[in-house]
Amino acid sequence: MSGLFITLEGPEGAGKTTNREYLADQLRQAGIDVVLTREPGGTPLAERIRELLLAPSDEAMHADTELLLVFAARAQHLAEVIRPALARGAVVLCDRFTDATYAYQGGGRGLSQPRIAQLEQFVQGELRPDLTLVFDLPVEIGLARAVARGRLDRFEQEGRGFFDAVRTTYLQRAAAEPQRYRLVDAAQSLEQVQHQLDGLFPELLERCSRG
Ligand code: T5A
Repeated sequence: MSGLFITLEGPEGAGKTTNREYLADQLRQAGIDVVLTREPGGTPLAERIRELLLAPSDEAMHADTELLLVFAARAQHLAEVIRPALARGAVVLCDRFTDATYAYQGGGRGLSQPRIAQLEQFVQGELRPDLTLVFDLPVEIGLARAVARGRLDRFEQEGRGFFDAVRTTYLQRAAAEPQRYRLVDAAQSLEQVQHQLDGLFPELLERCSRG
């Protein structure tokens, strides 16, 4: 594979969706072939699995079911979008990937990290993101943004302890592998966040040119 795989991660309301277009535009202006996608989702079938995962329901979803659905959507997304794009040398910019599984199903739901790692290996083989931007912010700020936006999805209805564990897991993973992760202070104004992204841009361009 010769492309570059960049993922955007962070807790609820961190601004990944708001900023992914900004990042994609900057890269495209530099002449780079960018595939902008998201998880769960990214293909018609995976988007249907996303609907199952996000829709509030009277029937509680078992944590194992949630984990398997996340990886089922990922298998489809990898086969249909991510691997072909990387194979042709594109930069794949993906809003959430397996770090979200470690944070939400591992940290939030308390599923064991080795079990997640087994599925990661099964579904992805050796493929891991080359670079991951973690949009970090205090839980209460992110949730306030999500609440202000309107109706809450199944994850956003979780309690404070769930989101504390999500944030902690992201920060632990970023600290354990600093060569892959870059932290963005997402509590700042949108203008300031984009200023931070501008600061990361030379490194992104350099890594894109290395492929
Ligand atoms: N999930 C996903 C798992 O459990 N396991 C997995 O493996 C995967 C891949 C996805 C859900 O699925 C879970 C995690 C998620 O709960 P989603 O809707 O894609 O659902 O969830 P999020 O990615 O969290 O989407 P959000 O919209 O909640 O967060 P974003 O994208 O980080 O935030 P964004 O850009 O939509 O911004 C939220 C609001 O804040 C404002 C925006 O205008 C918007 O209104 N905003 C700011 N306001 C002030 N200052 C700033 N700097 C701002 N930046 C954005």
